[in-house]
Amino acid sequence: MLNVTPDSFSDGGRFVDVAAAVAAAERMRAAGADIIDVGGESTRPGAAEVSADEEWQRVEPILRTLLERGALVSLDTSKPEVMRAGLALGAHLINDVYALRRPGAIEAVASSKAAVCLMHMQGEPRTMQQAPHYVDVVAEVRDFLGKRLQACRAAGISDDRLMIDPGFGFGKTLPHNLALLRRLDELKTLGVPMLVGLSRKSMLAALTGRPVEARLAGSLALALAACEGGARIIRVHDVAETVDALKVWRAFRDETTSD
Ligand code: 7PJ
Repeated sequence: MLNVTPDSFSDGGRFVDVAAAVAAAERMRAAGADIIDVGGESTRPGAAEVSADEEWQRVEPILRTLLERGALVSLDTSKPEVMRAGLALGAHLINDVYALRRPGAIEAVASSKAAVCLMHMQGEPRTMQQAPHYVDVVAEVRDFLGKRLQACRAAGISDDRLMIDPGFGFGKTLPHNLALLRRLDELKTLGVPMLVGLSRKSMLAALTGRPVEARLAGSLALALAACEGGARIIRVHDVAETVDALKVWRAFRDETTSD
């Protein structure tokens, strides 16, 4: 996953360093990432919004270069204008933390051939961690994702283009995140592949006390737990390490593996 906000690949000023961002993406591909998720707006708790123009200027050169090099590229955006521009360039997947709820977003994806990841979020990034509340977090996330799937199907997006994501950390406390992880298999019944993002997230600060740069071991443990629960696509920062962990997990899970 490639964050192209100026605080990540900055040249020291307010612009994103395209060469550095592309090089980072190429390292991820070489390490075994199947999909590169490119995003120009931070969705972290408390993050400010950026304009569609600014967001597109950040992602366009990176998206274009990665597509030219044959990468499978996901565009992380909630804005219909940015979706349309990215899809016109050939983006393969839209990753939307708002699950296509913005006006015009469903239509933008429906008029393309691309896939979409529908993520659950309670509230919005700026305020979502202030007071998350659920009666039954798993039932509510499942219900929300089921309704978003129906809206997409009604707009003509077929199931082979759809995936879901419970949205770990997006308007969720530690107990909410743990309940979702424990009961992830209940989301499998929605019938489309599940993507999860747990890498380096703040639930690991609560569980291990580690700062963001020291959460690899915790991230690997969460990735394996999610795979055990039925996740099919894992959004990570540390590609090589996660690929190794998944190779080991697959070997003991898969009865047909021979020595
Ligand atoms: C996620 C995401 C996630 C999807 C972020 C971070 C926060 N997109 N974008 N799922 N998380 N689909 O990476 O810590 O969990 S940004």
